Amino acid sequence: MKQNALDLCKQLGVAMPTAVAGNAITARTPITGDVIATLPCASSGDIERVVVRSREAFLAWRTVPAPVRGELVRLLGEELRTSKHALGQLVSIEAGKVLQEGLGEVQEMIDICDFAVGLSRQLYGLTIASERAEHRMMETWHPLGPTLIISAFNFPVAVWAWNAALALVCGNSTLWKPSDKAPLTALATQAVFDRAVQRYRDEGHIVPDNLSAVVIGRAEVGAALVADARIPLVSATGSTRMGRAVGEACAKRFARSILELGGNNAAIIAPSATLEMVERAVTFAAVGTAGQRCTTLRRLVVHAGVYDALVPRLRKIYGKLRIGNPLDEGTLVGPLIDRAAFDAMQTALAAARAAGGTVHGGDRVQQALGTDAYYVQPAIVEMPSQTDVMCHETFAPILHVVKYDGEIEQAVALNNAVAHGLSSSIFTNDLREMERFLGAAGSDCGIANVNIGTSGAEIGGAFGGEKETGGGRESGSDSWRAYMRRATNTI
Ligand code: UN1
Repeated sequence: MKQNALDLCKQLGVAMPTAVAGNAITARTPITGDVIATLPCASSGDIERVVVRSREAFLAWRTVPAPVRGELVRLLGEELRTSKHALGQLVSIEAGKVLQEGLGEVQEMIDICDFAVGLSRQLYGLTIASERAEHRMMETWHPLGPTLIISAFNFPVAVWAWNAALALVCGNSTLWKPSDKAPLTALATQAVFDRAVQRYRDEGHIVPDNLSAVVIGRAEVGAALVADARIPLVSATGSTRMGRAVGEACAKRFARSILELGGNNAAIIAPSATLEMVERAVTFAAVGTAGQRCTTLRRLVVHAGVYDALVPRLRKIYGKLRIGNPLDEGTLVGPLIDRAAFDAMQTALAAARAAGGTVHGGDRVQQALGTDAYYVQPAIVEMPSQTDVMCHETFAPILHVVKYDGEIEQAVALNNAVAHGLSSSIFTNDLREMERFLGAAGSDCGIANVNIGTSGAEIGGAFGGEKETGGGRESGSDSWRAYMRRATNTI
């Protein structure tokens, strides 16, 4: 596995940095638990240098016309197409997700590049009727500055692309602090980006050095960057705890933040739901990426009238899930990222049992793949009611199930009764219920779906959520506005 990963890094053009003792992080694969490489953490001197260079890059890049900036992102999309298979495999190895998901993640990068290329010709501002005679008012959008992207291990490359593709066409430079659990895929993506820059130069365009830079390190490296007054925008994906620290540090210095934090996502199964559709969608949303997406389905709110028809069938499907090496064809569930994730899952299951829940599954399996590799049987937990343990996000494949027996409003209240507000779904064939769920008094989440699971959001829509999910929006629709500064002009 180690050699496979190193070969992929080489193939992708990574010049592997050599670590200095005492200030290093280890890149591992959760598939076997093996260490792949030891990488140097950025020192405070490195951070200073990288920020200075990023600011210089911004000053040059901001004056390049936006559609010409778009050409670089178009080339990035082409390079990603060429590297899709290798990068997708490396994502699988470093994050432990099944190969189809690794490849899918790179496809999302390609898709957002395509989106951003079009956007580079559509950074529209309004013209506004002035109340004064012979005056004209308008809004113009300008580049903002170096954009810091903090990404999580579970989508180690796609989230960078959602931010970077937009930031680059908007005229910003980017700095990337990847998760310390997924540094190799970041270095590989940077190598792909460097090839796009080379081709852009070969086409005769001028592009500054250091337009994109990766900064490897742990939380303290992220904190130093977040506190830096030369960085006007921080886009952070990760836990609510991390997001609160980032949000506070940004607020202190009036920097902007785009926060995409956890989710404790629910699906409501109404009496009229098509159960075959529910089974497939629920399973995919609850066990995909081994329950380690922020859009993972964690709570199922099932009407009493269909509970006995659905839950035993779900348990049967769970019993047949293929759990194992995510690179093997046919595997549906790969490993958890590390031991801490496994321990958190076991703690959550114990708490659910103590709260009167009946736990099906959840045990460790496939121990032969590595003593430090953590594969689990995804768990279904039947809860007597939505107790406190269900209201916390545990980043693991645990699907809590509760009954409701009243009207749709009761189910919506359960959906909304948690601190997070990322994704939500209703399965129903009743138009009135659907409209209630989607309406002003309905789901309070940033994503509200009908007859489709909570995960698998497309890049074309704005992605993010409310409450402790952080309120940020990334990716499609008009999310680009957060990456630019708006000037109102009266002439
Ligand atoms: C995340 O888990 O951080 O909706 C993002 C999805 C993905 C995004 C997940 N497109 O599953």
